[in-house]
Amino acid sequence: MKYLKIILILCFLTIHQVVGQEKELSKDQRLAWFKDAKLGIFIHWGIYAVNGIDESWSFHNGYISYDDYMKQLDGFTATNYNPEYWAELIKESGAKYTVITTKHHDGVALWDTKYSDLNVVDKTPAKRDVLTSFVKAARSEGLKVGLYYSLLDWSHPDYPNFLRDKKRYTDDAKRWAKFTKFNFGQIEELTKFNPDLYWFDGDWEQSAETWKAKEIRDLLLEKTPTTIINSRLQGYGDYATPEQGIPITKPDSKYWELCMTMNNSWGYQPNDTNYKSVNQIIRILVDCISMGGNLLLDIGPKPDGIIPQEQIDILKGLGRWTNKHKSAIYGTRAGIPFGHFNGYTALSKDKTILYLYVDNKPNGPLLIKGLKNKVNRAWVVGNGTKLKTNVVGKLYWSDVPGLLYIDVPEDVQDQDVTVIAMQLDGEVDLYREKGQVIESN
Ligand code: FHN
Repeated sequence: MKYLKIILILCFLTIHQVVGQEKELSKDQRLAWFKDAKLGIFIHWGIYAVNGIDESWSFHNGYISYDDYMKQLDGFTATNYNPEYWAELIKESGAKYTVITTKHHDGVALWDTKYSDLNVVDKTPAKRDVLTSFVKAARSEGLKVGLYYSLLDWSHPDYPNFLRDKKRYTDDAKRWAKFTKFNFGQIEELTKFNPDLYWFDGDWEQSAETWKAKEIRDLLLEKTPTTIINSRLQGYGDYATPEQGIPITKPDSKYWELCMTMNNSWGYQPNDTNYKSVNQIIRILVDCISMGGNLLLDIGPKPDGIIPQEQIDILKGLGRWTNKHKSAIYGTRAGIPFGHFNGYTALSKDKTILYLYVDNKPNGPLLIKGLKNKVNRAWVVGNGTKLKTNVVGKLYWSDVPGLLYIDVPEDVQDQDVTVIAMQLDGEVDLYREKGQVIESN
């Protein structure tokens, strides 16, 4: 009888183990949507919009006193806050996901956290949780939802760092333990929004051990098993997050996302009118796509919830291009190496369609070198015009491909970036040698 009991327990444990393992998704499975998404909209919204100054850094760097910075709490009204309109606008831009700041380094939470009264419900005229309604609105637009959370909190009495030149303490394990308990408490509260993505920030101030980064990761994957985590968890994240500066060479990480401002500010700063043009932003998106990455483009709403007109115009302008060129954006993969085409390229997921992105008015036919494949068909994406391809200089006995030319009539070109698609006779196959000497003819 005793042995039967042991056998039954062992069977139960094994089944539990197997079921447990089945439930755990692989990294590739969890990040599949992210790899196909290509475009997301970042939202930096907080009290820093009231004076239109740098988020959190302005008091940390001493540009303004902490007390004066916190006086902005009184100006965060959200009176014209319309989360449904935000979600609609983000959807119209062609973004597949959105990431909103739930709490920046200044510690002001945008939801009704029970771990601190430093939140917009208790401390601002908004007097309400502005996060829940946005998450709901974004989901109803079919957008994936990411939650930005700053691990560091320069306002918390038990957090060691305060101002650039003023610490609260250096080595006090008891206080740090209290802060860690607070941090885990707020992070656990955020799991209740069942986010598709956690966008951590501020991890640079402590080590992985000090943050308990592994425990944070385990908690998130336990509570939200399908979620993904950005890199800023001291090495316990899933994908790389270059910021502002566009990578020149393809990042090593299979999964990556460039986050970037529309002007030079993350939050709303009326004095910062240095906006990039729609054309520049489309070409930056194409640059990311050609290297197999995503663009997370930032907006900074005003304290009443209105999105500045310049940012609305950019989202709508981006939407015109993304809506017209869907097939050459979502689900594509990194393009062919430089040297074959004087411009950006991308490939379809099965690598049988090669996309060429032309961000200028060509003076002659486009040239593709070293393409071994036969091109079965070429067309203008979003326009449908079929294009003739013409190969010159192909010697029948040589395996060096000829020069492939494609004429793109002016009237089918896009005002920003024209996209040419080429259906190949199979997976892309490139000649990448140094040419050869002709020994016979
Ligand atoms: O310090 C923050 C900054 O304020 C902003 O939030 C950006 C967005 O990625 N992240 C940090 C700087 O790396």
